[in-house]
Amino acid sequence: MNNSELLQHKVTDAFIKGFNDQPELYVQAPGRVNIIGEHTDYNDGFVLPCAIDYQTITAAKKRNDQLIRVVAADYDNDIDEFSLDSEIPFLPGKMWANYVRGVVKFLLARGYHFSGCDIAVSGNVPQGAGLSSSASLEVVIGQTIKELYQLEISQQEIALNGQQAENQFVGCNCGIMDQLISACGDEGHALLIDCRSLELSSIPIPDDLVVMIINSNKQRGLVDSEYNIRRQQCESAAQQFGVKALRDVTMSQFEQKQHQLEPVVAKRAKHVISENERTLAAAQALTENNLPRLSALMEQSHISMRDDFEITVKEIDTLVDIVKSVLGAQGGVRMTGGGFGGCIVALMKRQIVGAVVNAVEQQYSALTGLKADIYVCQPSDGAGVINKTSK
Ligand code: GAF
Repeated sequence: MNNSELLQHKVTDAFIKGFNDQPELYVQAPGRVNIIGEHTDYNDGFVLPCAIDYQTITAAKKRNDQLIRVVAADYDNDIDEFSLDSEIPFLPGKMWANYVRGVVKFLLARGYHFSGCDIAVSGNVPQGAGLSSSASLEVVIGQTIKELYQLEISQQEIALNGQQAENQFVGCNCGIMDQLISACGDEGHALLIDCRSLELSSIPIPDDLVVMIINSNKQRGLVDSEYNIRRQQCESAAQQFGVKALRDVTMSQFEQKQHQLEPVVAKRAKHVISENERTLAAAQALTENNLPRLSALMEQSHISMRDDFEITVKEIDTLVDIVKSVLGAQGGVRMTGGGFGGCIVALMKRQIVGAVVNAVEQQYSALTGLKADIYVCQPSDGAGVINKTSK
C-alpha cells in the first residue's frame, strides 16, 4: 500500500466509525515545497514552489440537512459539528476545526450554495515543518465541497478562499503561495507564480533532478509573530518608496534610497527585492536545466534569508552547510518556507542522493543533537478527486 492508499484507508475507517455510514467521495490536496522565492508572495512578487506527494485526504458524503460534521482521524477521531444555518463561530482550543470552519464560512460569504456533509480527514504532510499542512487542509475542504455539490468555483478561488480563512478566521497573515500551489500543482513541474496577477507558468523539473526535503526537526518558534513583523517591515518599506508593494522597487532604486530607511527595514527590503530577481532567474535556469546557475541562486537565497531577512536558525544553517559540502556544483540547497526552523530543500542530480543522505545521517545529529527526516519528493498535481464510489 502506498502513502495515499494508507490515508484513504484511515479516512474510510474514521468515516465509518464516526458516522456509521460509507463515504461517496475521496479528495486530496497536497503540501508544497518552495524551491525559491521566500517571503515574496505578500509583496506581490514571484515564487517557484511545487506540490509534493504528501497530502491531506478526505472521505465525504452529502447530507440532506444543513449540518457539517467532520471527524479528524489524526486527532483521535475528534469530531466537530456545526450548522450552515447560523453564524459559524471560532472554536478556541480546537485549532484543526477552525481551518474547516473558516473555509466553510467564507465559501458561504462568497455566495456559494450547498447543504451539509459528513467529512473524515487525515494527512501525512509533516505538521509545523513549513510544508503547508494547514494550506492543504484548507484547500482539501474547499475542494471536497466543490466536488460534492458540483460548485462552479475555480482552483484559484479555492486557494483565495483558503487564504482568507487563514488570514481572517485562523489569524495568520500569510500570502497566497501555499494555497495556490496546493490547489493548482502540476505533476512533474514547479510553478512560477506571479503573486500579483496570480498567473501560473509550469516549468518541468528535469527527470535527472531529485527534489529532496530535509526536516531539521527544529521546532519552529515565534513563527506567527516574527512572520507578521517581517510583513509589516516590508509594507513600511514599500510605503517609503511610495509604491503598492516591494515588487515595484528595482535593485537600483533600492540602492539609491536605502540609506534613508531604518537599517533593519532596508535589510528586509533588500531580501525581497533581490529574491524576486533570483526567483525569475531561477525559473529561467530550471527551464534551461542549468543546474550550476540554479544552485548559485539557491545559495544566494539562503544567504539573503540568513543575513538580511534573518529568518534562519543555527540548525537550519548547519543542515544547509552539510548538504552544500556534498553537492558542490551538482545541486542547490536552501531553507524553504516561512523560517525559524522547519525544512531545507535541495535539488540535485539523482546519482548524488546517497552521498547526501549519508552526510546528513553522519553529521547532523553530532553537530546539533537533533535527528533529521529526509524525504525524496515527487512534484505532484494539485487538489482533486481521488476516487468516487457509487452514490
Ligand atoms: C508561509 C506563508 F504561508 C506563505 O504565504 C509564504 O509567505 C511563506 O511562508 C514564505 O515564503 O508559508
